Amino acid sequence: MTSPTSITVTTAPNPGAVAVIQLHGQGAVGVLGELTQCKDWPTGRMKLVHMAGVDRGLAGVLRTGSNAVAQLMPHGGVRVVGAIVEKALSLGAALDPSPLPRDLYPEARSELEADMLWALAQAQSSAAVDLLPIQVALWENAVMHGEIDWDRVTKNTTALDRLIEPATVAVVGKPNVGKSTLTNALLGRDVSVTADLPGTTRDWVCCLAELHGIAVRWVDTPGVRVSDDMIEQQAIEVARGVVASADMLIAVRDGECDWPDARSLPREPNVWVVNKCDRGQAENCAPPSARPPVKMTDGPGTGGPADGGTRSARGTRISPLRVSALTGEGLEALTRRVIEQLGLASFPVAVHPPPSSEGGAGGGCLGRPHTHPLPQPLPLKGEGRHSVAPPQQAPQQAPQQAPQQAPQQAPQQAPQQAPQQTLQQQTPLWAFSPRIKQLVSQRDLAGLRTYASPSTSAIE
Ligand SMILES: Nc1nc2c(ncn2[C@@H]2O[C@H](COP(=O)(O)OP(=O)(O)OP(=O)(O)O)[C@@H](O)[C@H]2O)c(=O)[nH]1
Ligand SMILES: [Mg+2]
Repeated sequence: MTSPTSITVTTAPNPGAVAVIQLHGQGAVGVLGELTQCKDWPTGRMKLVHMAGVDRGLAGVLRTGSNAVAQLMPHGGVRVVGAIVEKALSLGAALDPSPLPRDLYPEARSELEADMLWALAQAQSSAAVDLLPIQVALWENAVMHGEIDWDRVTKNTTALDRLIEPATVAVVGKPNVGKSTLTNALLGRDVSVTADLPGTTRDWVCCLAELHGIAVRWVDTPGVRVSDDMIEQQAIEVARGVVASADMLIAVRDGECDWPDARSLPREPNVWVVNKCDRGQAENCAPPSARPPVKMTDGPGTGGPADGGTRSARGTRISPLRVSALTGEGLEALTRRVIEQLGLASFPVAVHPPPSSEGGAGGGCLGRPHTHPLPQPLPLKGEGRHSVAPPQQAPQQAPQQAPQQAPQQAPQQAPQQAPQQTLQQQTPLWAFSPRIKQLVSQRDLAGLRTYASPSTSAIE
């Protein structure tokens, strides 16, 4: 090997039909030549070649020079890819553990577009599929004309980041009020055991739920009560940590059993739900008396109320939602309220279910949980059933900050019905990468221009 080359596997480390391995740097073409025993690489032409003696697939040089890029597309076996990478390393290439989006997406026209593509790859919500790609044109347009509403972008970004990294929503309440039944109904599949027996749920359960195209980490928790069952008490204690770090709390009660004791909660819930309304006995179920009013301020987090509570902007308490997890009544309103509390109600959202072996056309939308089960979501960090021993930490990804301020005017419409504008009428909504966030925080228009301007080295 003659000059530095880095190697990156750009596809996920799972079995698949095809994988993509990228070589970067001045030595990329040389390493490709050694790997394939083929020396003739016209730029932009893919060839079917042998790779490191282990596979046969397409390869090509996308760019030459000091910033050269070459790609190999072997079959997507984990060991096949490993063998090719190993051979490249023996030829002097160095594994790049954290490649820049600009290197991962040589076809991106600008650093802005590369960061958008990276954000799109990370995004857990199908809503991001529509909102992220249009940001590139909106930013290009805005920086060209110097028309950026800095405050608006900053404010939107806190909410929209939830489309990449989902918020954690924890369901809390006393035993047997229907938390697990509600969880199963909202997810459209049975993830939690339910029974007419207080103390059924022990270990907290976390699953990805998609509410009108917006992914949330939905956490079902054990009902809080005092008992002499040590294992149950340990499970409650473990769940307490998860609840403390959740972005949103949904308190559940039924017609008989009261709200969770405030002392068992880290803060006031964002949403209050009276379950089992099909039984028709849910009278006098107002949430417990208010804590001292907390000043409403904007802040990082979800755009929810600063006190984590269910108050309107004037500080009046919003009435609890009446639902039936059994019949599905009220679940659509609950879905909307969660989205409002996340600060995402005003964004146009379309639903793009992930590819699934279960089919699931029309899935991903909560309006019909009983008739259209959600497609099985992809596994998540922190997803699954969590044992009480050894004690679990709260999900690492969950921001520590409580939801902050309620949207001043929560739209009454479902997100899908938000008014659509043409691209020209819109301004950028979202600073979706660390770099663009930094430039926005510094109000750096010149920096943004450079960041958004098309690069001549982009691959056509
Ligand atoms: N009628 C009616 N029954 C419900 C409803 N939701 C739940 N149930 C029943 O209430 C019982 C308890 O439900 P669960 O979902 O297990 O309650 P939980 O709050 O998870 O209970 P723990 O795990 O013990 O904390 C079950 O028999 C459910 O079928 C509802 O909306 N209506
Ligand atoms: Mg339960």
